[in-house]
This record gives sequence, structure tokens and C-alpha cells, in this order.
Amino acid sequence: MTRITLVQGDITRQTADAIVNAANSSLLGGGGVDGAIHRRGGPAILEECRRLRAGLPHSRLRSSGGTPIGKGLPTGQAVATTAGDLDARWVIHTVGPVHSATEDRSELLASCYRESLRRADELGARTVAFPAVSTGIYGWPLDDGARIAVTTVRETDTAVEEVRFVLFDERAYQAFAAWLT
Ligand code: AR6
Repeated sequence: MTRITLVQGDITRQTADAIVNAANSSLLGGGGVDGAIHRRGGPAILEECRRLRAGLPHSRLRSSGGTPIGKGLPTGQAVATTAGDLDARWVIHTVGPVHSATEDRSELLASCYRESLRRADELGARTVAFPAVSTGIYGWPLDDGARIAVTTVRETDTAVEEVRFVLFDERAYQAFAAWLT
């Protein structure tokens, strides 16, 4: 049985086997959790992201000049790297969907949690810290993001013993707590 716990705070201050990053397809960093992880985790994470990126398949999409674009990790998937200077063994980078008012992308958000746990199982991670994927820059409403996070983890068959949601502020913490009662 996977235990689900909640903590309010900065995910880069956590001790866990794996810390999940709310990344983007480029895997080259950004703001929010992603920026914080690369800042505190140091350059080793970005170095490995670059190597991983080089091995990812090119999209068939081409720019007008014929150069492939859209290369990167598809939304809903997850890859693992070193955790650099963070107090963890791995960072699992997952790409959440940008929220859309016209298209239901819930399945992609659920996939982020499932795929991250699958990577965690492959690595043998027993404690995994997650942020509230997509609920920041990607605009997913917090309550719905919390619902998808909690129900997906509950429904996923995994050897991970503790899934810890690390919520940045009181509002996010309460949104998750509401789905755990
Ligand atoms: N610890 C825990 N939670 C945090 C932290 C932190 N240090 N910082 C922010 N949050 P976001 P997204 C919360 O924007 O919505 C990046 O540029 C935040 O309040 O980090 O998936 C990437 O490169 C929110 O609830 O991720 C992508 O381009 C949640 O973490 C894009 O942002 C997620 O916010 C991804 O956007």
C-alpha cells in the first residue's frame, strides 16, 4: 500500500529517493519548480537532461527551413536523471499539460503521475516527492489538479511506499488535503 502524505514547503528542500520536476518538453529548465530544482540541484541535472534530450526522437514536424522542431519529451511522459546536489538520488522530470478551457487534457495530467511512478519503480525508489504538476505556469485549476493527482496515485499499482505531495502554499495544501479525507 502506498502511503500518501502532504507537506507544505519548497520541494527542493525535501529528502526523498526521487523528487519529481514539473518540467517542459525541452528539458532545459524554466521557472517555478523547474527553475528551483536546477538552481538548487546544480549543473549536473541539466547536463544529463541535455544528454537525454539528444537521444529523444525528432518530431516529424519541420520548420519552414526544414529543421526538425518539437524535439523533446512528450507531454504526460517522464524521464529520470541524477538529483545533483539535492537530497535525493534521482529527479524524475515529467511534462504536464498546459490547461485548456476547450480541450480535456486530464488524461495527460494523470499520465504524468502514472509515468513518474513507473520510472520510480524502475529505479527502485521507495519515497517520491511530487509537486502539484501543471497548477502553476501551466494554469491548471488547483482543486482539479489535486483531484487528479490524488486519485491517480491511489489507482496506480506501484512499489513506492510513500508519495509525498509538496505544496508550495497553504491554498495548495488545503486543496490536496480536501481530496485525502
Ligand atoms: N516547491 C514546491 N512547489 C512549487 C515550487 C517549489 N519550489 N515552486 C512552485 N511550486 P510550476 P507547471 C508550485 O509553474 O504549472 C516551468 O517554467 C506552484 O505554486 O512550477 O507544471 C517549466 O519549465 C504550482 O502549484 O509548474 C514549464 O515550462 C506547482 O508548483 C512550466 O513551468 C507547479 O507550478 C510548467 O508549469
